[in-house]
Amino acid sequence: MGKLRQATSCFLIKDNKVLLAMKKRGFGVGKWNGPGGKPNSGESIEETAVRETLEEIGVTIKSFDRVATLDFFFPADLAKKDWNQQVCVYLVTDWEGEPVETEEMKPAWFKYEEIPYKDMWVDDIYWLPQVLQGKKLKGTFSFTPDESLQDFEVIEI
Ligand code: 6OG
Repeated sequence: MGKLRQATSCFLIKDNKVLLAMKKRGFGVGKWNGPGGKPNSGESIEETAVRETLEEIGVTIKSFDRVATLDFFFPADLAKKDWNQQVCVYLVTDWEGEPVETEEMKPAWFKYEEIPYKDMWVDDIYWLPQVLQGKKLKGTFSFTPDESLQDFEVIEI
């Protein structure tokens, strides 16, 4: 199996709240997630995180911390559509600008205890709470054809 293609997901943090953004189109449409996406050619994963966050919610990241590396695997027919990916997760505590809605995403702040896990990817509840507690994680998740979880493992690193 070749190297998984990478993607990013960034979570802004302020006053014990986390910024989630509703994906308005494409992969993961209708789910809350952190802004993020795939590298353009020649771009580092950190550059990707910064660019995608600016494009999707209008915020310029000043500093961030890599807090999780998550490998996602789908059954063959979905994997063929390029759904398998390694998502690099960042917590962002310093940025410039106010989050705004764009064509791609609609952002909103959530208290940690009010995160809408039922309207997020099913894996999120197994790693986002720990990441918000300051843990650094590595995870592997495999999905069924209907996007439920088949199997997963999350370890602290
Ligand atoms: P575009 O393909 O739209 O970027 N992503 C996932 N996020 C979570 N929480 N769970 C998953 O489990 C995910 N798979 C992908 C990475 C896709 C965005 O979705 C994230 C990117 O931020 C399957 O450019």
